[in-house]
Amino acid sequence: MSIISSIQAIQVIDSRGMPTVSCKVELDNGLNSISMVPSGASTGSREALELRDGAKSFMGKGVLKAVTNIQEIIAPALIGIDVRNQQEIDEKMIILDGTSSKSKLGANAILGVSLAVLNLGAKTLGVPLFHYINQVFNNINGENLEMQMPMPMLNIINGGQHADNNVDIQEFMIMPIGASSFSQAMQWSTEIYANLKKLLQTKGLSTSVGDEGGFAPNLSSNTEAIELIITAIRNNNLVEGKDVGIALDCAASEFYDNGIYNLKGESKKLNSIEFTQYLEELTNKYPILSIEDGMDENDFKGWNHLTDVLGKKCQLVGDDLFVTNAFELQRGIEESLANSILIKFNQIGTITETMKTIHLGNQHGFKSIISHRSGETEDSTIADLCVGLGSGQIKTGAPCRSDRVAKYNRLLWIEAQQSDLNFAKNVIG
Ligand code: 2PG
Ligand code: MG
Repeated sequence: MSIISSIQAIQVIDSRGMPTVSCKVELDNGLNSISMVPSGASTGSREALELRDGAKSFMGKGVLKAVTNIQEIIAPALIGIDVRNQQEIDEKMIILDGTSSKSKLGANAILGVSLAVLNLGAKTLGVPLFHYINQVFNNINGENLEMQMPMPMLNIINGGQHADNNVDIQEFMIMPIGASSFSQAMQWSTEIYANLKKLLQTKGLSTSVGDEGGFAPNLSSNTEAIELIITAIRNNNLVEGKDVGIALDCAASEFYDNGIYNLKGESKKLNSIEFTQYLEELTNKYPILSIEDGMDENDFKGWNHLTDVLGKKCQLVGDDLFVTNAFELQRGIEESLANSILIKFNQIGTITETMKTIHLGNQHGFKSIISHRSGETEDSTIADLCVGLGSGQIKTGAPCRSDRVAKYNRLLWIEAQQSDLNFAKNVIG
């Protein structure tokens, strides 16, 4: 009854207009699930490989090789297996691929199947996806995770690789920490977003948006972005720091070269000690609760120093640093790099490995933040992942553009139907 009978794949289009893998897994009784795979722009160099065709069509970005790998190599190996065996299925694909970076079959091919299998497992049992995810995690890791509604981190000013402006820091996010429910957090966030738009218009600044739905005006400095957001918070009669905190994703690997953090927008060239100081000053001046990728992915000394200086007062999140990889996270734990981890399942390629990385983090007091990619689709699995694993925080862009709000809207439905789930109010700070 829950035996996989067919696996198909096609190329679909993501939020940046680029091809991506979509996979359909089906059972004998016709029950099926379709997944869509996200894609990053500011990718970490140790991420699993996203297989692209490199051919003329789609500017070399086609994914037909990955599609073919699903249909010709993965499907024959999985047909006949019970779809509820997530770990067995993922491990079979890892072995079929046989490389540490999933470069033979492509992490996009493998994740497409892994995701569709997860969704279909929930359907087979007739339980909500987040419930099923909770069960799968507990089975794999022997940990008893409590489910909860996450605190959203909404990226309302975009810079770096996600925008065409001159802002160096990639993401300026709001965290509505004073809200008493997820829906209130979303209401405040949309109101702040609307206020920010008005403010930008008043100042004659652009209100066009970047890849993650946040505004992307040219600004004189990173500080100006933060001050605009604080004004928007106040214009909404909320108090920064008390009701709404700020979070940054520096994506520092994108402006690091040869020992230097080059903030072109402010004409500043800083070494890692000076860049730590720069970030420390920001945290002294503004209610910054979380800083992601505050150092380059290979600047381990810099990371260690940053963690030493700011790790007690601020959530320091490793994204490009850890790439959702348990091996990389283990180094972080041992060498005191960061205190939290960003989780993006396409960085590693399977649900099982994603869960094992989260488990390792949980054992060492590292918080997990479930995250979208800058290239997204309407697939909203990460919303359920976040609730099912009780991770407490989700970062999935601005409250704008369907590729972003698909996840927030799914969370609004979960909250509306699950009064027993707590909202992760005091998750940080
Ligand atoms: C990040 C992500 C998502 P990308 O750096 O955290 O915001 O961006 O998907 O481009 O790596
Ligand atoms: Mg990041």
